[in-house]
Amino acid sequence: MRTDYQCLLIEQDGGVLTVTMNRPEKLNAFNDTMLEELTEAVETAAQDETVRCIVITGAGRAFGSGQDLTSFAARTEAHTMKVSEHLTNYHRLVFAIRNAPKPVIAAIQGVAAGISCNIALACDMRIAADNARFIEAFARIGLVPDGGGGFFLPRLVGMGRAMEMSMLADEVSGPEAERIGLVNKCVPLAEFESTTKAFAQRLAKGPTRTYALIKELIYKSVESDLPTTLRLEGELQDKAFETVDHREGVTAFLQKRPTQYTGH
Ligand code: T3D
Repeated sequence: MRTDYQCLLIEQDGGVLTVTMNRPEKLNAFNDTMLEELTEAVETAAQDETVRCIVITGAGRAFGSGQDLTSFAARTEAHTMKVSEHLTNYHRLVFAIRNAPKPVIAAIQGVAAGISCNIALACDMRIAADNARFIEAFARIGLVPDGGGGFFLPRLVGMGRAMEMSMLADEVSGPEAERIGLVNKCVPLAEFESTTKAFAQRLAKGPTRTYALIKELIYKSVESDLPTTLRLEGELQDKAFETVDHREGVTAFLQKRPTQYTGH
């Protein structure tokens, strides 16, 4: 993995790769460089067999404050690009996260606003600190949720709450986010780092190939009907049965010992 990024910090600890967005003076607002770098880092980590869990987080007091409104204003004034064209860059990041054949976790402390919030929602799971503030900030500046927010939000929290978060753009706190299913877990700030680490390390020691199949099954199921999903379940279970980790799981059970998954 490259580590010489301008706007990211990269750290690998065993099978866990932590990618930290690093523009703290702007609350990690996305500029083009950070977006390109984050996309490249996730795409590379997705292919790297030594990485078995990816954590995306933010430096300083925020996860991220959305698109950098300074560059956004400059771009709009210069009419250099349609927003929809620019959004395709974010879509590449969303697909990199969803298609990565391993778990991708967002670790959120402080504010996650606008497209930063929706990149967190694109991840497979979310851990929040109790100081987290989720803001679908788009309507505050007369925009619709982008970066996949219109897809992820109603699926995570239901139609009514998705509408309210998108239209009123009020803050949702970490504890409230846990209550409504926007995040998997919310913990006190003092425990945030250790909880994230333990959660990610546990996933990194899991049956990684099976996790990739689980991602495929769950994500395809929400856009599918029952017969199609049951067919897919069979196909994916055939693949899971072929994995070394499946054999290891059964052997470990029979030998009454902990599993030692290799991710194969
Ligand atoms: O083509 C496309 O890319 C379209 C895509 C659009 C996607 C979007 O994300 S639209 C939504 C963009 N984001 C926002 O509208 C949020 C703007 N920021 C805020 O509303 C607030 O900053 C926060 C609620 C996020 C945090 O408030 P607070 O009080 O904790 O912090 P602050 O004092 O407002 O911000 C600290 C600094 O960060 C400040 O700079 P300064 O005064 O210390 O020099 C602030 O200007 C800067 N900052 C915060 N957010 C952004 C930002 N600078 C540039 N862009 C930002 N988004």
